[in-house]
Order: sequence, then structure tokens, then C-alpha cells
Amino acid sequence: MKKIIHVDMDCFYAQVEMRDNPALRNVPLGIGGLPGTRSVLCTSNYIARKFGVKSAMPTDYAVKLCPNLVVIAPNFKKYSEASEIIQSIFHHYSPLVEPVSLDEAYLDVSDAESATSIALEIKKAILDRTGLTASVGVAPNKFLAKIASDWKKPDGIFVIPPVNVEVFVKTLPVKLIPGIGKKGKEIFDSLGVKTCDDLKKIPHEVLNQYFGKFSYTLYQYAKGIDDREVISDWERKSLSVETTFPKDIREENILQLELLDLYEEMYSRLEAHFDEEGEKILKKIFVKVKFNDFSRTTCEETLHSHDFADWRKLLLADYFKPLLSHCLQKKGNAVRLIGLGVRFVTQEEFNPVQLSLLPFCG
Ligand code: TTP
Ligand code: MG
Repeated sequence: MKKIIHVDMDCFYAQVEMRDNPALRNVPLGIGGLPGTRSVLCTSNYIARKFGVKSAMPTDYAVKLCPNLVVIAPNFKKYSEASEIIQSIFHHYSPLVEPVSLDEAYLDVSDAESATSIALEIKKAILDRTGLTASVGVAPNKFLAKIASDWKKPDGIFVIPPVNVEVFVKTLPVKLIPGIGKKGKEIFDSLGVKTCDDLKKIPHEVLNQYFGKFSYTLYQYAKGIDDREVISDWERKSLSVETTFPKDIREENILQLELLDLYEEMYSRLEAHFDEEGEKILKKIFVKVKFNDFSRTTCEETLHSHDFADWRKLLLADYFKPLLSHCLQKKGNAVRLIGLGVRFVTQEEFNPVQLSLLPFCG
């Protein structure tokens, strides 16, 4: 059973502005395009929300709902700075962190004894280091952790332990399921579905008619099940294998034989890695050598491939042999260790625009 934490900052942009200007703390506040400019709000503080003011609402309409609304333009630099700090806090607690936006992330802390203690520590660290409050959910999967972080907002923590899942989802309103927008709510209303328990009773073909492929996910959620992994933002940029010999080796032909063994190992490691995380395009291959005086050298070659399919052709053992020879020519010493590996084209090189981290203020 997994242990997932979902962290979401409270009225993020608005809270940063309230932190930096006490005069904004007790007034209804909207962050976004100014009135009269036909633009929308990015968010609002909790006082403004009482008037119905919310994210993505046209500012002019928000001012009609709340005539005393104070509206200020967003300052993305400040929000990015706060975001970097919270992200570094997350990485302190788990290598498995999936940022969803500037103010939100999932953490997989399945190895920890108490996910709840970690969640409390994270809340405290965020407050200490940024002066901002976050709400945190702890649950056995991403779907429930996200629902949980919203449950006690602002400055809240809510834990759904595995034993409570069944009871919790029974009465969970379907409109809270992430991905159910206005249209989804209308469909559920027309079907008389209010809770996840109601949802489970709707026949497959009926749900499928309205939601298509998403209907399977909906059934799973209604049972409290979500198998999605936390996908870490840490990306493997290379993969290599190496071996240290029991005795230093001087003869190149023996080293070339050792290289073949290592090649086999690297090949199967790479296959397993691609199976697990999807294929990546190879950018370079390299061989490294450590001599008996502990000096090191690496020789690498750039590969000219533009697709995923031909990695097997590019990774022939014969391509590594000249690289080993080059390394050995650099020094006449006996060899302690050899290694070989590949470097990948990174996501960023492949697709330089990181859409998920762009602010989506209209
Ligand atoms: P959210 O976490 O959705 O909202 P929030 O943090 O303001 O409020 P809550 O306490 O309910 O979590 O979004 C985070 C920030 O992203 C938000 O402060 C502003 C920005 N944002 C937009 O720019 N446009 C939008 O439509 C939304 C929803 C958010
Ligand atoms: Mg938020």
C-alpha cells in the first residue's frame, strides 16, 4: 500500500501578496488583470471567495459581486521564488516528487514510517521558510490525497488511512472528483448521482455513453482506487555500468573482452530502464577508464539518431571498442576499472517548452 502526500498552497498568489503587504490582509483581494481591462483573475483570497469571487473569473464581474474588491496585478517572480523554496523542501523528504503547478505537488513517501509526521513537518518547514501556509492531504493514492488536501483548507491537514477509504468514498460528492467540470456535474445531476456510492450503481454502458474512456477511471475512483504512480521530476540523463578488476589489467585484448561482458550488462539494464520509464533517444556513448594511479579518463562519441527505434543499432558493442582504445592510448598504465554508458536526449532538449510550469493566468 502506497503512502502519498499532496501539498497545495492556500490562495497562493494572494497569500504571497498578503504576506508582503499587511494592508492587504483583511480586505477582499483579487490577483489578476485590473478592472476595465477585460481580463480575468488568477485567484482571490478567502475573504473575497465569500462573495463568490474565484479564479478565472472576469475581473469586472468579480467587482460586481464584491464592490470593495482590491485587485492587484500578479508578480510571477515572487511566486516562482516561493515555489522554488517549497519544491526544495519536498525533495528533502522524498526523491519521488511530482510538481503539478507552482503551488502543488505529490510526494510518494511509502518508505516512511509515518506519512502524517512528514506532512506536518512539511507544513512547518514551508511556513518557517516562506511565511506561507499550505494544506496537506495524506492517503494511499493520488486521487484521495488530492481530495484530502482540499478537505481542511486553509492551513489544514487531513489524513485518509487505508482502513477509512471505503467509508470515506461512499459519501464523497462526485463533483469533487478531479476532472469533473461543469459539464460532468450536469451529467451527474441528470443521472441523479450525488455520491461515489451512487456512481458505482450506474451501469457501465450508461456511464460510458457520457464519459467514454474516463468512465473506467471514474469507477475506480468511486471505489477509492487509483494506481497512478507519482512521476518524479528528476530525470535520468545517463545510464552506465562499470567494473573494478580484482587485479589491474595491462593487456588491451583482455580489457576488450571485459568490455564485452560490461556491454551485455549495460544492454539489459537499458532495456529494463526503457521498459519501466519509456524509451529515450540516445545522444552519446562513452567509455571511462581508471588507471592504477587512480587517474581517470573518459572518451565519448555523439550519436546521430533522431528517433527511439534505432537504439539497438546504435548500441553495438563494436562502437565502444575504439573508445576504449582511445582511453588506453592516453596513458600507458595498467587499468583498475572500466565503465561504459550512454547519455540520453533529455525531455527539455527534446521539447524545450515546459508547459506544466508556465503560469496559466489569463
Ligand atoms: P490553485 O491551487 O488552484 O488555487 P489557490 O492556491 O489560489 O487557492 P486554493 O487555496 O484553493 O488552493 O492555483 C494556484 C495558483 O495558480 C493560484 O494562486 C493562481 C494560479 N491560477 C491561475 O493563474 N489561474 C487559474 O485559473 C487557477 C485555478 C490558478
Ligand atoms: Mg493552491
